[in-house]
Amino acid sequence: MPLARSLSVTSLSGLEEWDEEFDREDAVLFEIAWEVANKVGGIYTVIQTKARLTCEEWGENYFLVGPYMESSVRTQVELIEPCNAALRRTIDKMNSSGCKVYFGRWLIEGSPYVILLDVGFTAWSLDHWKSELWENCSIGVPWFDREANDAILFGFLTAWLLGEVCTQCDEPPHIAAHFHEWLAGLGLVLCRQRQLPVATIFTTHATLLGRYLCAGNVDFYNNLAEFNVDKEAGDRQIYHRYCLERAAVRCAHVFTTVSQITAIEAEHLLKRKPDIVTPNGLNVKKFSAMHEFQNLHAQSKARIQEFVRGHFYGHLDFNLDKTVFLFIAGRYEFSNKGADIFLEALARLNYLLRVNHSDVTIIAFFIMPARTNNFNVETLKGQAVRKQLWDTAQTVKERFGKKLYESLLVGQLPDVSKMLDKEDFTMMKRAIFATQRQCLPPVCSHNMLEDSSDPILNCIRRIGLFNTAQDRVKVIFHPEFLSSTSPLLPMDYEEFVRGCHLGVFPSYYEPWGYTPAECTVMGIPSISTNLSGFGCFMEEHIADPSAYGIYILDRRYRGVDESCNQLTSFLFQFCQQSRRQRIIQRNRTERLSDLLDWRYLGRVRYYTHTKHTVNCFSDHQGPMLCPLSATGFRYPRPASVPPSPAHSLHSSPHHSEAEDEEEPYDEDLEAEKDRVNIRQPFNMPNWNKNQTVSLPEKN
Ligand code: G6P
Ligand code: 1S3
Repeated sequence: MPLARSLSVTSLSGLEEWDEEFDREDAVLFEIAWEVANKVGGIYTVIQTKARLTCEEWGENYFLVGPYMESSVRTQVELIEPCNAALRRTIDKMNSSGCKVYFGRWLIEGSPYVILLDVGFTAWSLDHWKSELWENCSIGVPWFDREANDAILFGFLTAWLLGEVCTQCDEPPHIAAHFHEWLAGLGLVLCRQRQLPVATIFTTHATLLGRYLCAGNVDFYNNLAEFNVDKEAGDRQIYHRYCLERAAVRCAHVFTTVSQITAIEAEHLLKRKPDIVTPNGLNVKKFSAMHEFQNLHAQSKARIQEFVRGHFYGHLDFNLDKTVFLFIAGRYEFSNKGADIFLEALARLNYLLRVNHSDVTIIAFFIMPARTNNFNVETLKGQAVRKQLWDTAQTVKERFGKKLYESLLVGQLPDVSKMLDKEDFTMMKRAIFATQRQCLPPVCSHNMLEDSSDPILNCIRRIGLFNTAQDRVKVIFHPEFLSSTSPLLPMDYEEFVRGCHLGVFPSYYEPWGYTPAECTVMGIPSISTNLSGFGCFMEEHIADPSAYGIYILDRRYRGVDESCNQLTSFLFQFCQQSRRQRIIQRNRTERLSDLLDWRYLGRVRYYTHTKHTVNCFSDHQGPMLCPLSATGFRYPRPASVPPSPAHSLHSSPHHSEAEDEEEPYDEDLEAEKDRVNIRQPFNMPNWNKNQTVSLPEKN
């Protein structure tokens, strides 16, 4: 079936040449996840963003396997005939035995092949497969758990598919199958139980128990080693799911996870230490002009400012040019995502800015979807009032311009006092009267269905951040994901992030965390924590993360109150930066994007797969592999950072931004200094394939 091919692993920009040649004859990779062409959460982003690179590596021998979801397929997948005879026979055979299996191309970068399994269509097999699962693995699944039922159907169908591929090939290729998360894990268990000649990889993106325990009121990290996992799973009525997850972990030839912190969690809760940590990357877009991302920041910021002008109409007593935009975004998990300590820190920041008579204003956006009844009237009215003011200004400007023109035509300088007549003044007064407001600018843009019990709103009520004139910190809760078609804030998420100054993600439970990573590749500084995969990864690979705009909050060794104080101090420091300092910092942040690029991280992942395809086939029971590591490099402190922070920040918050603008600043020179420095670690001899990932000899 597969084409004989060899793959050359070459280095990336900034990295040394890697001329190792790999023969990858007869190797096929199936990647199996519930989120293939089916957006649910972070796993979708993982697969979607790395598809281009994986297609480049595996070419025609790469297939994604996911569930058939009609609505996503209609918009994202082009259904086509199977691309080779063995697959056609496999799919025909399954379809003639009561399944519905589709083949197509997923219309994303790389256009990978997808095989989609209609689990609903095979629901008639559920009871039979459940009893098989019970007989072979002693795992009983209750009838009412819809997600677990889907996991069973999907697992049996996947194993059927892989088994059929092996039978339909005259000469079975070396098959590697990479399963993501517990929902796809049963397929792996069945492959092993049926002794299919398939090398298996299982990646967990979060443990089931970890999620459940953290969402409750548990001191998770201090008790990791103490949990009675079976009891905890039973108490939360997820014992059967936990068994499916743990069986997949136990059976996989290679077990991986996305961060060191989740590796420790998995070791305790799933009782297996991951063989390799494969950090999540992104598909990084590089602009040809180096400062293009700065221009995009300015453009997007201007649009956010427009929204703010409307939202705060009648209360625009702060200088928008000295307003800093912060945001938090993601699934609405109030404490897991750290919205609780963010709000508390904002209250403390508000106090600090007030007592220091700061002229900086902070606007903090909370973009977390909750149940709503659409936008509220006051918020919509704000944008209408702003538009009316704009229209009035345009009308008066036109009338003014016309009179000016007519006066110049007759060779006279206009009498400025007569340029505006009574009608103009009436129109302008009416517009100004319309900006009078009886209430404060709303803290929430929507009508919340559970207003009285909503955790963000209740916390705002408790700490009293009501957007009053005295508040230096203002809050806007937008309980809906952003969209460019919104009548309120017509921006998509990427544009919005670009326009903000700082992303704040003080998560308590975050196996990886794409939000700060997305900020980084767009050159926007962010705050994450040493309890998130991203934060730990950056801490490990960057000598002075905060110099690069990567602030890492300590939530591991400090209590909540101390972490909150540290967050407040990060925010306070950030507010004291001048525009020039923010520009330099954004440049540095953006320079880290290579670190998060799949082109680079993919290399680690590539070796996990390759190592398997090379090693597993002589022994279907699966040799345990020695651990790999992605370590061996570290970004040094940027050369353009002065040795003492006292020199890089103004000691007083009352400095003048005008002074900053006038200081001569050679951005290219600063950038070059840093670039030379950054390049260095990749050229160091320790970035060496033998030290980072060692490929054992084939038996
Ligand atoms: C970018 C633009 C500059 C603009 C600056 C504003 O760097 O290229 O023209 O002055 O953003 O930065 P700020 O941090 O104040 O939003
Ligand atoms: C998980 O998705 P989540 O947002 O439910 O997987 C993501 C991708 O690995 C990860 O970034 C995130 O932390 C996990 O939580």
